Amino acid sequence: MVLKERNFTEQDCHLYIISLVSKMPNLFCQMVKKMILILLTVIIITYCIHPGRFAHYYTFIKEEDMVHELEESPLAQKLSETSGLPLCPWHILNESSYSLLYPKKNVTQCDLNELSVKLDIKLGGTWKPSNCVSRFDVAIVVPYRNRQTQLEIFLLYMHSFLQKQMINYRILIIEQVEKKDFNRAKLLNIGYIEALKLFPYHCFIFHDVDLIPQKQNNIYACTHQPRHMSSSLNTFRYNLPYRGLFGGAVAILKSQFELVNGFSNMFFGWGGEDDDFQSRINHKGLSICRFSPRVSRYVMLTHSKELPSETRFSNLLAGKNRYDVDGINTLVYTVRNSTFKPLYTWILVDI
Ligand code: NGS
Repeated sequence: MVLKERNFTEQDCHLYIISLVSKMPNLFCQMVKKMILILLTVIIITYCIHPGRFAHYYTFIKEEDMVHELEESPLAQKLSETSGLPLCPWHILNESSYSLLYPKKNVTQCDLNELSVKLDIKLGGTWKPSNCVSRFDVAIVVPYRNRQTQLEIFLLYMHSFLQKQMINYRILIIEQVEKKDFNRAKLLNIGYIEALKLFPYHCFIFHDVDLIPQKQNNIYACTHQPRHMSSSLNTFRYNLPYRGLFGGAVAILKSQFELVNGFSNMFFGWGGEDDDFQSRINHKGLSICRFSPRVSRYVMLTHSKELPSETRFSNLLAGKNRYDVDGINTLVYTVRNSTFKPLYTWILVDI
C-alpha cells in the first residue's frame, strides 16, 4: 500500500513537472505580451500629457558656421570708419563651453537699482559698447501683462547677457491694458513700429518674458534667415515638440518682417499666432533656421499655463488668406503711456 502510494506520488510529480515545462513558453509569451502592453500604455500617456514628448530632429547651423550666418548692421562699417573705433570682436561665438547659465530668482529692488549704474544702461534700457562699434543693432521686443516677478528676473539677467555679446540693443516692454484677451502677436507688431521710431534697428528679437537663454554664445543677432532661438527648452526636455514651432524667442531682419507683413493682429488669447507667423515666413519663400540644440538652450520661468484660445485653429486656417491684409499694414492701437524706464522702454497700449 505504502509502495503503491509512493509510486503514485512520484508519477504525479513527474507529470506535474512535465506539464509545467510544457506551459513555460506559453507563460513567457503572456508575460512579454503584458509587458509590451504596459510599455505602450505608458508611452501613449506620456505622449498625450507631456508637451515635450519626443525629439523632432532638425537641421541646424553648426557652431563653427554661426559666424558666417550672421547679418551685420548696415550702419556698423560706416560708423566704425567715421568714429575711428574698430568693429567689436567675435570672441563670444567661440565661448562654446558646456557650462549653462541660470538666472537669479530672488531679485531685489536693490539689484535692479544698482544695475543701471553698474552696467551703464541708458534710460529706456538701451546700451552699446563704448570701445568698439557693435556689429548688431537689435530691438528686443517683449509682449507683457501681469508678470512682474518674471520681468524683474528677465531684466537682471538679460542686460548683462547682452552686454557680454557686445550688442547695441534696447529692451522694449509692450504692455497690453486689461480689457481684452492677451494678443501677443499684436503687441509684437506694436513693438516693431515703436522701436523704429527710436532707432533704425535692422534686427528684431521677439521674446517672451519667461524665457532665459543659457548659453552665452547664443548670439542675440539676426541670421540670414529668420531664426527660432529657443529650440532647446527645459520644459520640452530640451527637445523640439514639432518642426514648425516658431514661438518663444525668434530673430528676424527688419526687411523680412516687412516682407511678411509682421504678425497677424487677429489672435486673441493663447496659441496659434506663432504658427501663423511661421506660415507667413514660408509663404514668402523664406525658411526658418536654428542654432544647434547645445547653443539654443533656454529655461522657462515657472508660471501657470494659460488657457488655450478656442478660436486658434479656425484663425490659423483663415489666416492663410490674410497675410497681405492683416499685419503691420493694418495695425491700429492707442499708446496710453510711453516711458523711458531705467531698464526698459515701457509702452502701455490699448489694442
Ligand atoms: C502649439 C501652439 C503654439 C505654441 C506651442 C508651444 O500647440 O502657439 O504649442 O506652446 N499652437 C496652437 O495652439 C495652434 S508652449 O508649450 O511653449 O506654451 O507656441
